[in-house]
Amino acid sequence: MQAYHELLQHILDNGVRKDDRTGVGTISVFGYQMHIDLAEGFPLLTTKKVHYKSILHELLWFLQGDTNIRYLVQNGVRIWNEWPFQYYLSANGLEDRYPKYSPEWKNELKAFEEKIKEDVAFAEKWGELGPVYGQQWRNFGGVDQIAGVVAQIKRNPDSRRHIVTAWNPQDIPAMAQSGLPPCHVLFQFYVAEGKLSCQLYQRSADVFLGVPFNIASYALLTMMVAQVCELKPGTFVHTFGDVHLYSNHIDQARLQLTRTPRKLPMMKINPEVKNLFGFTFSDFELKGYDPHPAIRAQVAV
Ligand code: UFP
Repeated sequence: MQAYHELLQHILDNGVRKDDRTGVGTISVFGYQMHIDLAEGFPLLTTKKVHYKSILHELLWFLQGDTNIRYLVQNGVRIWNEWPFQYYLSANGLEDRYPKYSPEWKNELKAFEEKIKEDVAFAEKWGELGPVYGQQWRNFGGVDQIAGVVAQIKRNPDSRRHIVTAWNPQDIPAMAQSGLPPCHVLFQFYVAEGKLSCQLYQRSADVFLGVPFNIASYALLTMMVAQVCELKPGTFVHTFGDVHLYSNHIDQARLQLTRTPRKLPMMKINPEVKNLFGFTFSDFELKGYDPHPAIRAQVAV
């Protein structure tokens, strides 16, 4: 994945200092594009270990139109938990008792996750994220964009209107309350020479922690849509708005750049599945993933 290393290097060389919402500080560039050929293998970084199971569970959860963290928590995926947990604390006047990231806070978060798993009513009340990706993809003001785009790709592959947008201006305040307004804002499919390509516009990108996930997730989505439309996977074009390296990720990025990329793994998808909403976790098998060790870095929230 030379393209990713080039992006890291580009930001190190050209990034300008920019303050941000999280208070951490970044170096940032505005506007960048990568082209990733999906025929070369599954684009999961090999120069550090990436936990791909969370990516797969999250994507399946989006595709079900689910916006409650329960499915994720039941499958050991914790990436969305902090927002509903913080909301739960503040709604119950518990914020002072559990200062963010203290040992008590961490214990209480674990207890919260257990309750989400065990107690359906509790999960319904406190595990809901609001109108985030799953809802916008499957029910944007009543429109199932994903089902629509798949039907349209099959019926009229040459169309230039194969678009899915998660950016629903009316719902942005509700999304911001329970998490983040969408980072991966809009994507478009494109069919030529029997291959399905996908381009994503990502408005804001944490290049060290977020982007490796985002690449793998959209590569997988493209492969799944290609399979159900009887096309081969083409190119994933990743277009960025504000693409940044947090100031506490710079050493990690430099370390990663010293490492030599290895052969990409392959993703095997059960060829029997012909309905995009019929995929389950066991339909996927990652083969030949042999990454360099993980590199620890703090998430800015
Ligand atoms: N971010 C990503 N990818 C994602 C995601 C978030 O890189 O899929 F959900 C990062 C980008 C940015 C932060 O650093 O999270 C979001 O902050 P903001 O809303 O202020 O752009």
